[in-house]
Amino acid sequence: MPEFIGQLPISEPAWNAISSVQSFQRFNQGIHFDCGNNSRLTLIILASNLIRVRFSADGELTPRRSWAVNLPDEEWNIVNFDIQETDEQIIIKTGEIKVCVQRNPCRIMCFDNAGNPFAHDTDLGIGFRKGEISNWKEITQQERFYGFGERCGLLNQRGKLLTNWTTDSLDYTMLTDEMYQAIPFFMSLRPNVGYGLFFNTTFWSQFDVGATQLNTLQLQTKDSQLDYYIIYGPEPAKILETYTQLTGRMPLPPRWALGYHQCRWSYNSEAEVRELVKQLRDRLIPCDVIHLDIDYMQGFRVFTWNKQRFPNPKKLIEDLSQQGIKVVNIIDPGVKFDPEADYQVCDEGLAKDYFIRRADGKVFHGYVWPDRAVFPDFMRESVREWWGNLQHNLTDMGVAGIWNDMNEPALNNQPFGDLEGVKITFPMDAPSGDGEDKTTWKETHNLYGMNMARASCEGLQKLRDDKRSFVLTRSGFAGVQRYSAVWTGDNHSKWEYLEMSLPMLCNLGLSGVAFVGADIGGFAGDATPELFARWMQVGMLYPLMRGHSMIGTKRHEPWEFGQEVEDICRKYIELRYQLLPYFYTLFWQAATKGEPVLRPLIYHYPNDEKTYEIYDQVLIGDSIMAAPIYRPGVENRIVYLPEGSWYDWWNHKCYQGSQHILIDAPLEKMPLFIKAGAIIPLVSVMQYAEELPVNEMRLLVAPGKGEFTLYEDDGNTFAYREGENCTTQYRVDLQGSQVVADIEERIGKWTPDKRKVIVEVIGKGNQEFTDDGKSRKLIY
Ligand code: MIG
Repeated sequence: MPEFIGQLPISEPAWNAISSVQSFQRFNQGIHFDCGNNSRLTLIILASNLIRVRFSADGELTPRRSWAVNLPDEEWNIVNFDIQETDEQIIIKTGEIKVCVQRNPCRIMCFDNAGNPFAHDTDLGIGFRKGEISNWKEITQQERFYGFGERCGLLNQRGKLLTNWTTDSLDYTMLTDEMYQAIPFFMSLRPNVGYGLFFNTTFWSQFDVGATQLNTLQLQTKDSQLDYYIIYGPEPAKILETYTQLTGRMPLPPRWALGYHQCRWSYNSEAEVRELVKQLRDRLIPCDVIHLDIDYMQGFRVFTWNKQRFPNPKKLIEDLSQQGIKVVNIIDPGVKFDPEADYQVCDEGLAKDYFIRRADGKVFHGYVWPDRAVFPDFMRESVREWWGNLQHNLTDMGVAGIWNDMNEPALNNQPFGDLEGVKITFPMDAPSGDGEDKTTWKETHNLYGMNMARASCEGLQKLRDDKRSFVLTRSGFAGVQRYSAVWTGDNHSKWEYLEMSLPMLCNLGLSGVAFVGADIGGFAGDATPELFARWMQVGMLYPLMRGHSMIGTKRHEPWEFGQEVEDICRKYIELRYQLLPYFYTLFWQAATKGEPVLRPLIYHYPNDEKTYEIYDQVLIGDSIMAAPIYRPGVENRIVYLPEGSWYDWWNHKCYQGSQHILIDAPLEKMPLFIKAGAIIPLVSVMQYAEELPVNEMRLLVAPGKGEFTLYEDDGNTFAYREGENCTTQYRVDLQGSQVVADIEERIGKWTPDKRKVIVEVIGKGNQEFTDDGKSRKLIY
C-alpha cells in the first residue's frame, strides 16, 4: 500500500523559536553563543571543512553518546579560524569556508570561498518543543540530495520525507520510507557547490527534503538537543572522506568475499549443500561462498546445528574448503526462550542477565522464528563479548563468516504465523546499555543492528586468529561500515526491483557504506529466465555479489533457467573474477578513503548537471561504466557518456563523451564502457578467488591520459596492517600518435606471485614483461 495514502494531517504543537545572540565566547575549538532564555548554540570547528553545530534550549550540552562517531572532538587537530564581528553577524573563517551567525534572530549561514551560500538557515532557524527539536534550511533551485543510507525510489531524494528508524521493511516498494538501515547523513550537490550533513542523533529523526515546502529542508529529531555536522566538499569524494573520518571506514574484507556468493532459504542439508557445490564446480560457475540460512539450526536455536540435517558440519566444511568454498551462517538476535531444554545460550544469558528487561524489571519476550524469544542487549560490551564468543560454535566447525538478520529488530507480539500478531519494537522505556551508556531503547533502537554486527565482527576477529572474516548485516546505523557489509533485505523477483537496486546501492555508497549488495534474482517470488540473466549482469557490478531466494520459490541457481541463461550467468560471474584485482583495489580505496566501490555518475561528474538524475548507469571505480538493461524485451538503450572519450568494453569502439548514444544490448550483452585513460588489471578466470597463483596479469589500457594505483596483499590475513602489502602506480598518456605507459616501481613489503604482465593498449596491441617490481616505460 502506498505509504502516503491513509496518512491524515494532524495538528502539531507550535515550535518555540531560537531568539537572538546575546553574547559569544571563543574557546580553543569553537564558539559558544548565548541565545537568551538560557539557550546555547555552539559551533565546533573540527577541520577547515567540518563544523559541528550543537544547540540546547536549556543551555546544557550533555556529553554525547553518538555511538556512530568514531573520532571525538578532542581527537581532531586544533584548526585555526578567524572571528570577525559586525553589527549584524559574527563571521567565522576557516580558510575553506565562512560561517556567519546572524545575531537577530540567530541564524547560521555558510559560504564557500567564491561566496556561494550553502546550508543556510531559513527564517525559521532552530525550533524546539517538548522532546523534539528542528532546524530549517534553504534549498536552492539547482540543489540535489543523495545518500540518506538505504533508500527506495531513484537516486536524487529531493522532494521526499525520509525517516531514520530501523524497520523490518519486508515488502518495501518505490515508496517505502523507513528501511532496515537508518543513516542520518546526506550530501547536497549543485554545480561547484557540495556539502554533506550528518545529523548526530540516534533517536527517531527525519529529513523533510522539500516535501512540505518546496525550497525548505527540515531536520527533525525526538532528541532534546540539536547536533549535526556540516561537511564542506565541494566534491562528493571529499565529503565522504571527511564523513568517514568521523564515522569510520570499512576494514579490508577477505579477498574471497569479493567473489560470487550463493544463497537460498535454505540449503537444507549436508547432502543438498554437497550437491550444490558439485553443480557449481561441474558447470564451471565460479563461486567462493555458500550461505546457510535458518534451517541449519536445531529448531531455530542460534549457535546450534541440526543433527539430522547437518550431522558433521566440521567434515562438510573441511570438504568444501578443499573445493575452495567458504561457509557463512545466518544468526538472528532472538534467542529461543527455552529454560527447560538445557539450551546453553538461553541458560547462560538468563543467568548472566544479558537479555533485555522491560521497565518493570521483567525479562522482555517477543516472538520470532524460534517462537518465544529473548533478546541480548548488544548495547553492553559484556553482552557483545559473550555473543561474539558464542560464534565459536560455528567457527570451530570452520565457518568463515556470519550473516546477521532480523536485527532492526524484527519481532512480533504473538507467535509467527498468528494472524492477530503485529510487529513490535522493544518497549521504548525499557533500559538499554550499562555504565555511561545506560539509557532506553527510545535512544538506541536504531543501534541494535549495528551493535549486533559489532559483536559479530569483534568476536570473529578473536576466534579466527589472523584470518579476516566476512560479516553481513541487514540493519545498521551510521558507522555500520566499520563492522559489516550490508544487503538490501527482501526485494522481489520483479524488474522494478532490479531497476531500483542500483540507486539504492549507490545511495548506500554515498552514505559511507561501500560493501553492499542486493539479492541477485530477487528474494521473493520467481524470476523469469530473462530477468535472471539481466540480474546476474547487474549483480556482477554489486560490491557484494550474492544470489539468494526465498523459501517456497522456484529455485534460483544459475542453471535453473536453461542453457542460454546459464551461459550468460557464467560469462558475467567470470568477468567478475577477471576483474578481482580491480575490485580489490576499489575496496582498498573504500578502506582508506571512504570511497564507494559502486558509484553513480554524479560522484565523478558533480559539475555536469546531466548526471544528476542518472540512476540507471553506474561507475565501478572511476574507469568502468555500465549501462545495464532492466526491463523485459529491451535490446538497446540510450547511454549518456560524460566528458572525455569512452571505449565500448566488448568491441573497443571509441565514442566521444558529452553526448547520448544508442547502444545495442541483446540478452547476452550488458553495455559496458571504459574511460579513455583507464588502466584496468585483469586476471584469468578462476573457480574461486584463491584457486591458482596469478602468473599472468593483463592491463587493459584505453588510450588517453590517466592513472591507476593497484593495491595488493595476501587477501586473507591482517598482515597488511603491519605493512605486508604493496602498491604499483601505472600512468598512461598520449604523445602525438603514440601511447606511453609508465609503470612505477612497486612500493611496499609484499611481493605478488611471480607473473607475466601483458599491457594491452586498445587499438595498438600488446607488450609484455616479467614483473620484477621495477619501473619501466612502454611506448606504443
Ligand atoms: O523472516 O532467514 O531478509 O534474507 O532468507 C524472514 C530467512 C527471515 C529474512 C531475510 C532473508 C532470509 C530470511 N529472513
